[in-house]
Amino acid sequence: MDEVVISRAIVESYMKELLEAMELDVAIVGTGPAGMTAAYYLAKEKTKVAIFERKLSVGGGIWGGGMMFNKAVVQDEGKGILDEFGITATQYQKGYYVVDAIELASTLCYRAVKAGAKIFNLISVEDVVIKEDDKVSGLVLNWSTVHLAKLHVDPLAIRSKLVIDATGHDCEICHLVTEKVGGKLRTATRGIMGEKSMWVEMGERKVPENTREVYPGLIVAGMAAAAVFGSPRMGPIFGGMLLSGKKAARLAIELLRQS
Ligand code: 48H
Repeated sequence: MDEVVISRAIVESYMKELLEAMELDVAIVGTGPAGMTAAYYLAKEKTKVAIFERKLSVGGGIWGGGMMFNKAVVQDEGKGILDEFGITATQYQKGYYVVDAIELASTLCYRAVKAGAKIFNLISVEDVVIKEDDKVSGLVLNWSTVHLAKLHVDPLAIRSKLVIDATGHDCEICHLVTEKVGGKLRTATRGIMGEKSMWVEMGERKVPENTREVYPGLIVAGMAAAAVFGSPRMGPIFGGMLLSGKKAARLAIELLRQS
């Protein structure tokens, strides 16, 4: 066995995949439940899709369940997606299913990757590409370690026909579009409305509803949709996130067909 063969195998195969990801149909930011569900449904339809994730681990806010009790709840509406992924759901009482957070995170990731989505972890999206057509047409990437070490290192960029902001509570891509570009979002205030305090019923209803193209070329999904459209948080219930990811994929496929 040879050290250099092992090193070459890693570097060459990673570079090949990164080069391949420089022209995408859909680039997703964030591997939380919304991002990974969207990636799965997009890849299943043979869309060229990759997710960029800042952290070492994928799964966003899934792992800790509710207050570090690593279980999550999914309601009736999300049960079909759990079944499609093959995730065990135990009925707690009528309409409420309990899922193991570890099984949820790992299975969403496994099924997205197996369907053909590429996940790049340890990469942060620090900006978007927007040209004269005022459309989000790519992402600006840097190693997360560059940010952590506060190094002054310029980023690289990829092109994508569509971007999905699945960055959770911080809705980072929408912030970039409004703050750096002065872009007007398709919300009631034309800006980021801000997440509201907890109201499970309303929060869960609004997340899939607010999963939309919020700016040309930019779809918002998951908790980012709640933050952008000003709907309530819902705590550790994940049906809305899964439904939002599925809707984001459907929307992206429709938009790709139209273009
Ligand atoms: C690369 C980035 C960047 C960036 C962020 O928070 P998430 O799990 O997101 P969702 O929307 O799929 O799920 C939300 C859910 O986990 C949750 O928090 C709920 C239901 N809360 C309810 C409540 O009441 O609190 O994942 C987002 C992912 C994370 O892994 C981030 O690291 C990643 O996005 N991310 N990756 N570049 N600029 N910003």
